[in-house]
Amino acid sequence: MKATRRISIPLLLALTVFAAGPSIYAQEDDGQKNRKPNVLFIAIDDLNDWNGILKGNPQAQTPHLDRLASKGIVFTNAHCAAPACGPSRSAIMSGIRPSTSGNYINKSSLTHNPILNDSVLLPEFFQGNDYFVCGAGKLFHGYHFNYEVKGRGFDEYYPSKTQDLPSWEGLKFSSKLPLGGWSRTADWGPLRSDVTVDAHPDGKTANWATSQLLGGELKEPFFLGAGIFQPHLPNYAPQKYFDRFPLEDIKLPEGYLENDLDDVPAAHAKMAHNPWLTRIRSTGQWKPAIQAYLACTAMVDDLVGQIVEALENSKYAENTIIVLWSDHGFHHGEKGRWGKYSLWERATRVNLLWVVPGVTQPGLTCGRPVNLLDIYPTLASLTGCAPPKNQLEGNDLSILMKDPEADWNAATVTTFGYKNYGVRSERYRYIVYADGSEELYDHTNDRWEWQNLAKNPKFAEVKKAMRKELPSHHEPNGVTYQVPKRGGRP
Ligand SMILES: [Ca+2]
Ligand SMILES: [Ca+2]
Repeated sequence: MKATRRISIPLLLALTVFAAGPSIYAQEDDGQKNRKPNVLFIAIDDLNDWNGILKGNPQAQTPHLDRLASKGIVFTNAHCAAPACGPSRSAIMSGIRPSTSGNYINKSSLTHNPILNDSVLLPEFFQGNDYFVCGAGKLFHGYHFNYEVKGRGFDEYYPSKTQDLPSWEGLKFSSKLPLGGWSRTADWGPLRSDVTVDAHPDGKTANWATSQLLGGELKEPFFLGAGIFQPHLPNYAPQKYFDRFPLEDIKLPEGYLENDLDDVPAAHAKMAHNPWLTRIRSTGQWKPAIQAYLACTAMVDDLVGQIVEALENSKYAENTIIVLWSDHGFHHGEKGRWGKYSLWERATRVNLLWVVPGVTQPGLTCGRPVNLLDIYPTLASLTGCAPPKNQLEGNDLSILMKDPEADWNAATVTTFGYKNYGVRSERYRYIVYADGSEELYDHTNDRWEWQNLAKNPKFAEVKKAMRKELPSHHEPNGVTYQVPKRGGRP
């Protein structure tokens, strides 16, 4: 493994505090003192590497994401803190690792967890630094936002501080529950022809963000968050997006291998029961489900393009940082899974791209191992706002924005459940489960992680080096939250 500098937490805090001195923006500008940059914060739910940025599937069509990426820097080896919406987003919004907070699964409570509840959440951080903070759609995990967080740190939220996703009402469905009514969340299909994207919750979120940016009345500096829900299931989009991916042209995932799990320890199956692939295959829905994911991703791509274009046409364009991220990846059958909730590359790899006026150069990529935990300290550094003390565990990515080859951590960590860890370096993925069983993959010749090398004595030193990256503290599971029952579809 490449020998790179590891940054300890105390050193990291010192670096972060140092980095929070006068930012590039904190200077006289047309007579305005200390003009801080605005932040456009775009979240996409369950978007894996099936796009033109990360090139995980050549079938994907994402011209707007590709164009946005070409304007700034793409982190091609970025991973989530946890491969599930709730703990991934809690980690992003607090800057605290799941292994430090005990927040591991979707039902882990945020506000009943004293470590997270006492943290300065990212919107609160910006509000406390005199930013106008607004948002729409899914930025936090829905349970957390709607029932627990309730708009904490936001001056305005669309549709409201107790409802993150705009209503699904008004959508008309053509699909007839393709798995035969088995699960309403495992549903996909086109909307009826008289329904446009404006009726889709994500269309409403994008339209709200667009109107804010073009309305020209945002108080500066601002933090504007737009949380896009697709391609999270259920996958609904207008017919025109499905038409871009004819069913007869759909290819099954390149990374799928029959019997791939034969060399994998049994512990992986304990993390999340996942019967979907079996059901999808037995009902002849594998290709239609992939078509729906690609179609919804294409719709998301249009909506991201709409928001970015609005920014470019606004008076804020020259002084606004764009950060776009997805909360984790997604399996489409690889390793026998349909969904997230794993410590393999398919579920941990995420999109993370930045356009930072005056800092990023167009067309940069960086393959250093980074994490969504790094978003909070990076935003603190880029805006020149002092980060909360003794809270943030990520690293300042502006170092890599200036030099993508800069010395960096050897690896980054994803956690799913108590003491289950996936560690990714530039070359290897190491997984260790709570029971001590292991996996090791070499990405130089095994992109799809087919061959588990953990029992090969030749790799003993590699495993030892990867184990050094594991957190030293493993917080027991935090309290879980009982989600109130909701009716309606989906
Ligand atoms: Ca998600
Ligand atoms: Ca295998």
